[in-house]
Formats: sequence, structure tokens, C-alpha cells
Amino acid sequence: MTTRHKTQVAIIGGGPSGLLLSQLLNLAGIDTLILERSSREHVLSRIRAGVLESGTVKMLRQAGVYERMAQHGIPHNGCYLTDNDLMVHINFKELTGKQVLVFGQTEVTADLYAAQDAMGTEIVHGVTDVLINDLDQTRSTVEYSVEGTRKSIECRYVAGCDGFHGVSRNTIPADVRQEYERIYPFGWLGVLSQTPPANDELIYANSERGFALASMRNENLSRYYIQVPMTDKVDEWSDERFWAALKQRLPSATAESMMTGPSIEKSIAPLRSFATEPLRWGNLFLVGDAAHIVPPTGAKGLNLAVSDVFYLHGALIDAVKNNSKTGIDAYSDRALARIWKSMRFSWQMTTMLHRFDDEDSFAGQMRRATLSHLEKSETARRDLAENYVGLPY
Ligand code: FAS
Ligand code: PHB
Repeated sequence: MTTRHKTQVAIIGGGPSGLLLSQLLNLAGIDTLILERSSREHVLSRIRAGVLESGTVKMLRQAGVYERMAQHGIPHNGCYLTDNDLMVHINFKELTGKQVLVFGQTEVTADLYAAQDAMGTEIVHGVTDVLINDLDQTRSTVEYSVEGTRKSIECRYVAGCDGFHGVSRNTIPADVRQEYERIYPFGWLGVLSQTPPANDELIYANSERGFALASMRNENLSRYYIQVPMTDKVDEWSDERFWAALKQRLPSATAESMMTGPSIEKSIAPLRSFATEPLRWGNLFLVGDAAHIVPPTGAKGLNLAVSDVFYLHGALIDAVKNNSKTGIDAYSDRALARIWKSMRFSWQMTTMLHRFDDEDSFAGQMRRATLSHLEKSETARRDLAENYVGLPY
């Protein structure tokens, strides 16, 4: 348990945002301390994102967590969008010159923990009752409890990397915060199975029965999702029921040839679009899911957290090392400019590929027309590809 009372940047949350920010600040000689609510085992047990934008790969390389990603990550030059048996290939490489890397967030987080351990950074797990004070003073304090003891740490800046259900966002006064939200009436039932992937590239499938996604983690670990009503419970979905529903939504050739097997993880994730403004309140800066949530249809969640870290790490280095406030003053607007564009893309992919219970026949026609436009128009495919591989920082 830490006995420290001071740090330069206190980071709340030991997920990918907090860990990556801490690693980049430490590499620049800035002292940090991470306060994490869960155990490390719990953080590393969460199955989340699977696709890394090229910008994310660059940032992880800059942070020194590159070897395993280079060894085990699978470069993908494209993906498929399908409507029953119509398969439209989006060739990222041809259209943008870029590719994405399939490498699980769990692996990224594990590598970041290992790098932070090697750095000797203090990460306090099992913290509760975090309270952030004096954000309008030159030095702020973060109070927290751990193993029954109340502690506090004095710091110059606080990074709120504590996800959607954290305390940071609500530390900004309600009358200062402007929140934007769209809750979708469905979730994603996700399954991990030790089976070869159904296809060499991801398939985002649209069908009368709803959305499905065929993804992967490696050549013998597949990740699948199907759209389910938010009222569904995981234990209502046997493996057999899941595989049958998935196959009905994928192109028939894929469904016939794919291998199924026992699920090793099964969970339902709700879908929402959410953003809060501003991302700064005095010495506090919101990063990643603490600031925004996107539906995973655009594979943006983790990648957007990384671009927030890109903007904030440079700003904090300037503020701490050179006492220049320019970067931190600009952080919120700079990060939000990219956040809103990714928010739009994720919303567009979600509305284009999911069925809404109250939709009329016109909506189905619009989905099919969008897909057939993508099939025929290189311009439309380039627009999708540019957003999917990641807009510039
Ligand atoms: P995280 O939520 O990962 O980390 C926040 C950390 O803060 C957690 O470890 C939490 O324990 C801790 N914390 C919370 N409150 C605290 C407090 N009061 N004090 C201290 N610590 C506190 N993105 C994709 O791109 N593709 C996907 O397929 C995808 N699937 C997802 C499925 C689910 C179920 C969820 C929830 C998210 C998914 N995401 C996906 C988005 C996800 O990958 C996030 O974008 C990513 O985890 C963001 O990282 P962080 O900002 O670090 O937030
Ligand atoms: C995943 O593999 O978990 C994944 C991939 C792409 C997405 C969402 C999830 O858009």
C-alpha cells in the first residue's frame, strides 16, 4: 500500500486510458500514481475491443508496448459489410493506404501493466470512495480509501480515466457539464470460442433478423456478436441458440463453412452513444470512456481513448516540464473535435446495420440502398474506410 503523499499527475482508473497516459508521462520523466477500483485480475478478465487503428498502434509503439502486438497482432487490409448474401468488401489498404491490427484490448492492457511495473509506477488497486478536491488551486488533492485506511495524494493535475461509471465526470459541476446521449434499444451478445475464425477478415452482417459481427483474436480464437433486445439475459442464450442465430444472419456460404464450439466467454454489452463537454475542469481532465461512449459497431471505443491520451499527454508534459498552459487549455476542444467525428461514424454504422423494433419498411430499404451504394461507389467505400482505419489526430 502506498505511503506517498505527492505526485505530479494523479490518474484515476487503471484501464487502457490511465495506463497508456501514465506510461507516456513516465517516459517523459513525469511522476504519476494510478488509483484503480478493481483488482488487476478483474481488469484483465474483461473482454472488450479487438481492432486497433494505425494511430493506436503508433501510440503503443511510442509507449514501448509493441513487441507482443507486432508478434501476435493480425494486420487486416479490409472488412466486409453484408446484407444476407450480398458481401461488400471495403479494402482499407487500397482506399486509404492504411490497415488496422486485430489485437485484443485485454492483451494491450496486460502489456501496459507489464510496462508500468517495469517503470516502477505506483498502481493502487482496490481503491474506493475517491474524492477529487481543490481543482481550482495550484495543487489538488485526491482522497481515497484502500484496505480500510483513508489516504490522500497531493498532485498538480488529475486525469479522470475511470470509465463511464467512474467519479471523475461527475466531479465537474452538473451546471457546467453538457451531456449528449443516444441509448440504443438493443445490445450485443458476445461469444468467445476456441475455433478458427469464420472468415479471414471481419464481417459486419445486416439481416432481417438483426446485426451480427464475425471477428477474431487469433487463428484459433474467434469473437462473435449478435444484436439482441436489451431485455435479454445471457443465461437465456445457450451456445446452440447463439450459433443458430449467428448463422441465420451471416452470408449463407460463411454460415455453412464456419466451425462452432463451446463458448469460453459470453456476455451482453449495452449500446449507447454518449459524450460530455467540457473535458476539463481546472486541474481535472477527462479521458476515454469517462468522457465518451460509442457503440462498438465502428470499433472506435478503445481507439478514441488513445487519441484523447495523444492530446493530453503532450499537453501535460508541456505544462509540467515547461510550465506552458497552451496544450492543457486546448485539450478539451482538440479532443472533442475528433471525438464527435468518431461518434458520428459509430452512430452511422450502428443505424445502418441494426434493425430497430419500431422501424418501418422504408428503413429496411434505406439499409439495403446504403449497402448497394457502397458496393457501387468507391467514394462511399473510401469514406467508410477513412473513418474505420482512424481519422488523423
Ligand atoms: P475503462 O472502462 O476500460 O477503464 C476504466 C477503469 O477505471 C476501470 O478499470 C475501472 O475499474 C476503473 N474505475 C472506475 N471507477 C473508478 C473509481 N471510482 N476509482 C478508481 N478506478 C475506477 N471498444 C471497442 O473499440 N470495441 C469493442 O468491441 C468494445 N467492446 C466493449 C464491451 C464492453 C462490455 C464495454 C464496457 C466496452 C467496450 N468497448 C469496446 C469500449 C472499451 O474498449 C473502452 O473504449 C475502453 O475500455 C476505454 O478505456 P478506458 O477509458 O481506460 O475505460
Ligand atoms: C471485437 O473483435 O471485439 C470487435 C471488432 C470490431 C468491432 C467491435 C468488436 O467493431
